[in-house]
Amino acid sequence: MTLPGVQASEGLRGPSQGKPGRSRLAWPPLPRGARNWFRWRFRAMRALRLLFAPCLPKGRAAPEHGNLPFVFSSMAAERSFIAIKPDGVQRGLVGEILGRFERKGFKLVGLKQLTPSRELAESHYGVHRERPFFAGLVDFITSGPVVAMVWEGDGVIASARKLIGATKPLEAEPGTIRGDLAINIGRNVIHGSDAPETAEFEIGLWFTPAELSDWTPADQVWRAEG
Ligand code: IDP
Ligand code: MG
Repeated sequence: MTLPGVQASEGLRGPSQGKPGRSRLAWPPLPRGARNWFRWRFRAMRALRLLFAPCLPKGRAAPEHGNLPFVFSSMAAERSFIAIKPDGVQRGLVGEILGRFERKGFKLVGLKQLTPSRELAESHYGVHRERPFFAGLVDFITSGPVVAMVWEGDGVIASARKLIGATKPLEAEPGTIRGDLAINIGRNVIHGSDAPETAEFEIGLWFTPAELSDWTPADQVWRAEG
């Protein structure tokens, strides 16, 4: 197995020299001098990557991002804000719910337990401010500890919504969190961001950047193709 960050991805390896065992990529019509310049540039970059791979910050040269320079490598990662509501915490469902996201293969990058202030709860559910259930919802979400989380992975926002299930637990499919663990819309145990913009807003609302860890699971090569 190759070390994370060391394995060269085909797309960035540069055109092959036509040697046995190497895949051939056709050269565009370039003058010979330009071709040689590109060849040596690819070789120099590869050598530098191999040399400095052990020094790169952990979690930056993640294999899921191929061999991109580390400044770009974490840009592609999608994140979602997930919260276990007070009913889920009170009913001892934290391990069960967390485990479902872990087993799916997503990466936990933020986790804390807190009883939200009214201000935080009202901002979080601001889009529902005019709805008749708003006051009750804020009372409920501030009534006890909430487990706030940030999960990361390709497609995590939409996938988490599938894992969570429909808002009304009686309409949620069996196998989903709400379908398996809840019966009432006002006690539906979990929240999940519904779009990239809401994910960004909610993560910034509940977490400071310092509370989020950028890391690479040791088994990342077994989770996603590099
Ligand atoms: P979501 O949690 O599936 O995204 P939203 O429509 O965004 O669903 O509603 C936010 C939360 O507000 C729900 O999870 C639920 O706790 C609560 N809620 C939504 N509709 C009702 C309702 O009709 N009665 C009581 N609570 C509701
Ligand atoms: Mg919602």
